[in-house]
Amino acid sequence: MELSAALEEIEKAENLEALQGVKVRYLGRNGLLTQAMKTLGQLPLEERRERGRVLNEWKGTIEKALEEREAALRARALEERLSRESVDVTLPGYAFPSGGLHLTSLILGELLRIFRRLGFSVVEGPEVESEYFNFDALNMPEWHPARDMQDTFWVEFRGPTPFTIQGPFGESVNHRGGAVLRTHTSGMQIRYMIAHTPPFRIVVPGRVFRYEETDASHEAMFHQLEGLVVGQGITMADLKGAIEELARGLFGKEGKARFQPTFFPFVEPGVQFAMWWPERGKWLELGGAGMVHPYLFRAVDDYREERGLPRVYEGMTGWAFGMGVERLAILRYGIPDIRYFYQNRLSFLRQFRG
Ligand code: YSA
Repeated sequence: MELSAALEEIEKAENLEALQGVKVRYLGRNGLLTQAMKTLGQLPLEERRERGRVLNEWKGTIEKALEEREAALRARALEERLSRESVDVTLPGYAFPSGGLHLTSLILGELLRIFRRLGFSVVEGPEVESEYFNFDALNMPEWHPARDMQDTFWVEFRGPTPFTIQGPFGESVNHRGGAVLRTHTSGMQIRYMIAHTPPFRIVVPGRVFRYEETDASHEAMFHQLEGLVVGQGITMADLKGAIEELARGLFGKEGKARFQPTFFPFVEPGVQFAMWWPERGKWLELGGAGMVHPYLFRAVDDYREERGLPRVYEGMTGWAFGMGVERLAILRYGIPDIRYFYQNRLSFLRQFRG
């Protein structure tokens, strides 16, 4: 027999049973080592002594190796058992339902990030608005047919406390026509211009309201994002550049914008714009825009003059846009019905958690 073979077999034994087999094979009554020892008597004295010493040494080595291997196998078996039989004493915790941002807020957040990067300030305005800021000052007098394009919720104040709609300086503007739930965010163009001296660039996110039958693409309450840039020498090219930048911000390097002529009383010329959506290979109509109509600058300067402020809009030019926020989300995510937005359906809203 060979010691190295014995040691190798011991090392290879993968469990206690196999190890016991190796032990019997070498040290058992008929084991290889036992047999070798039995043959010692047949050897001449000198050789017997030497061989006896070697075999005894091997025996000691084999016994030690067996012991060590047994200890290792037992430790491993214990570990395996512990991990198999371990008891999980922890209870699952209570899952607190966590809210998320609404899809509209997510899209608005994305839009505002893009415009902030372009140097725009974000401002907000009132939802109950004076007829004057919502329509008249935007070149839509009472008789103007364009008013029909935006079916309006008119607001009547009844009750003991008189209600005041405040102008940009906190002054009452109740004498400037009735009150409406704003039909668009464009009224903020007037409010902001009255209180500020150009140049400036702003965006105005906000809720708007229209007295419309709802259907898959129309809600009575939705959101718009308005943009306004005023200064000296501002041109239509700047408008195109900004809308194209927005397209790239939303749809990546290949995003681009398309403009088609249209009419809004508060711009001249007026356009509607669409953005190219590379992923789907189609144009998305998003909103209206154009160069600020000189009528607006005059109305704003008149308002300022009435309050003893200097006229500051002569010689200025500017551009503005207004886009539907839900519309952008609908087109981008292929949402089949705008009414899903505000029905508080969690199964819908959870798909867009921020
Ligand atoms: C145009 C020129 C400017 O210089 C500035 C702004 C504008 C936009 C203008 N104030 C306006 O409101 N135009 S709009 O009536 O065509 O609405 C703009 C966008 O709002 C539409 O393109 C659409 O995306 C969305 N919208 C309109 N009615 C809606 C609606 N979204 C949901 N439900 C409705 N009922």
